[in-house]
Amino acid sequence: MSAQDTLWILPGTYIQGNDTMPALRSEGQPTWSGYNAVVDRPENASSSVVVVNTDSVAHTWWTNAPDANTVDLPAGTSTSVMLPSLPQGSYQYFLNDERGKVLGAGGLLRIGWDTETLFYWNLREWQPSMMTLSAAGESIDWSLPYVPRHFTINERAYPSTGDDPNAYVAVNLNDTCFISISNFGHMNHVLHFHGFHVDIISATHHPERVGWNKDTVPIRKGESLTVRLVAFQEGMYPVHNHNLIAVTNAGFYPGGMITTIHVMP
Ligand SMILES: [Cu+2]
Repeated sequence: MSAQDTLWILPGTYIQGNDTMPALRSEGQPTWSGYNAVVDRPENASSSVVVVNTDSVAHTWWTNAPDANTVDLPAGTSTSVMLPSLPQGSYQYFLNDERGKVLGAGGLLRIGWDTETLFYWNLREWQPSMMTLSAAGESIDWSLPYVPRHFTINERAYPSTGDDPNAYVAVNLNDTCFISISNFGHMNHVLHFHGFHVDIISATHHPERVGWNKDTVPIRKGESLTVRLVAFQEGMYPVHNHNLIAVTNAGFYPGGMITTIHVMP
């Protein structure tokens, strides 16, 4: 597992369908790719990560791990951020300021995984008009209707989720894999698995759900969880958001938050 020791906060342009959006990402290299980086760390050990804020404004770093500290990231500077000692599980790091949240910088923080077969799903929605306002320095009126046009897993909408080896779950028969899922959006989501029930291994907002075995998994705004999938049968099985608006691209079905579990013989 590669240890990400530096993250770059990068402004750039995000294109989905006919929409071109100003965006921010937290990437693992200093050049824009459009994809937020995952940070992997061992369990029960504190560590740090250097965050280089290349944006023109200051941001604030935060995570949904217990006892997280807010860290200021002044514009144009590098800041060393401490990561606390945590038990095995899935968490998220993000920019806890409106511009950072609306423009979409933040990724999974995976703790304590080593040689397991791992996948991750960074869930977000995108409303281009809101992003344009935020990029222009305006504040968002959250009392207005929220009508995202795009719904993504790892910044990709179906069918492009099939091009992402972290979103598309390709495993061999009888493999066991773990999927880290995190909701970075502004609404709650619920994923429905065809063909399999998954075991909930960790959940930041619902620890009482650890040990549940379900084919439908709700993920609240800001929540991260880990599920275990045992690939006991061959074939191709969809996983999709159970909210039908979230399986569209700019209003057209099918799209959005759909991916596939592909179990090979
Ligand atoms: Cu279904």
